[in-house]
Amino acid sequence: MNKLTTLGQFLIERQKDFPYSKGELSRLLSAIRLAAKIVNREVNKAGLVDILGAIGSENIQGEEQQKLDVYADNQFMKSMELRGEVCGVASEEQDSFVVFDNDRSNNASYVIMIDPLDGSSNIDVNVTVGTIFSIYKRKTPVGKAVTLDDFLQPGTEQVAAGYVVYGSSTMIVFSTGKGVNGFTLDPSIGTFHLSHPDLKIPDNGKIYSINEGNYAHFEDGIKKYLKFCQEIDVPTNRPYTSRYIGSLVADFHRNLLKGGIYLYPGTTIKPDGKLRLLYECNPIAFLAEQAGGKATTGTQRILDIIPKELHQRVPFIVGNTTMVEKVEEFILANS
Ligand code: P6P
Repeated sequence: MNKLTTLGQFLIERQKDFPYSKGELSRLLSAIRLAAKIVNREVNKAGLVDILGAIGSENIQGEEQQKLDVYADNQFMKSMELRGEVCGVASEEQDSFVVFDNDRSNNASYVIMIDPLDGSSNIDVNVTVGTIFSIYKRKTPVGKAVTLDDFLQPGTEQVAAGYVVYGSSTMIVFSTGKGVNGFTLDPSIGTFHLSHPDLKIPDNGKIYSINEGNYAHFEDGIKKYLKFCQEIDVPTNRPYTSRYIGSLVADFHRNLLKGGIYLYPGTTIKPDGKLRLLYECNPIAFLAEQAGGKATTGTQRILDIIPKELHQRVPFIVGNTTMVEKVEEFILANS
């Protein structure tokens, strides 16, 4: 396949990758494609229409909701419900999971978890943001309304995961468990084209992404790893480069293409860190492993965690394997 391959063609040609799927997963991914184009249109003109700023309410995380957060959430919800391929959605912007309690949806096979607009505090300053999604087969029998159990599945059970990155170009990067592929939107014709086939994260990364403003509250292992990154050592390509955008999707996307590591560790103030397991860490961890990388809490593989609640936070370290394993060494040596 080549750059002329559209996302639609790709899904048709890879249909055989989705075992037992009668095309629902393909239709679900094409529903995500539609919602991504609609959100992209608003993100790209956010400065021109009354969609910047906060709406004066908070989400369950206690974070001020941005107008575009809510807009993106509504668009993806609508797109999911209209296509009828999912029986429920869990979203960062919704306190509980949303059940599409109608016959068509109750007979659907999939649930989806979504961060509709990750990094949204960056919108007003025109910095790259993203959408993150994670797809599972439902566990409860079709025909009934979905339950919380359908959402509290370990990341190893994901059937697909990916993100949309609204940057200098808009891309969809996703995996169905057979590698990672990136599609770039051609805005002149509104189609996504296979621009980054079979992505693999370079294992000689030298970029580290972390909010060093939290340094005083990091555990010793993380503090010592940061000093390791900053030391001069020519044979091991150090000092590394520090790059932190404040949007997980943007930082991860750059590190996926160039090699590197993103860290949002726990601190003495927030031992579980900030990022949410179900709709930020699991999908990104799934992609990282599919691309040959690694994702851990520092002591546990992210995808093995059995979720206890919908908006559960976990410490998150993700990137090329060599860099992630070096952090794990420092954590182990200083625990
Ligand atoms: P901080 C955005 O809110 C987000 O969830 C990630 O996209 C981003 O990497 C992180 O939080 C930024 O958090 O505390 O460094 O501003």
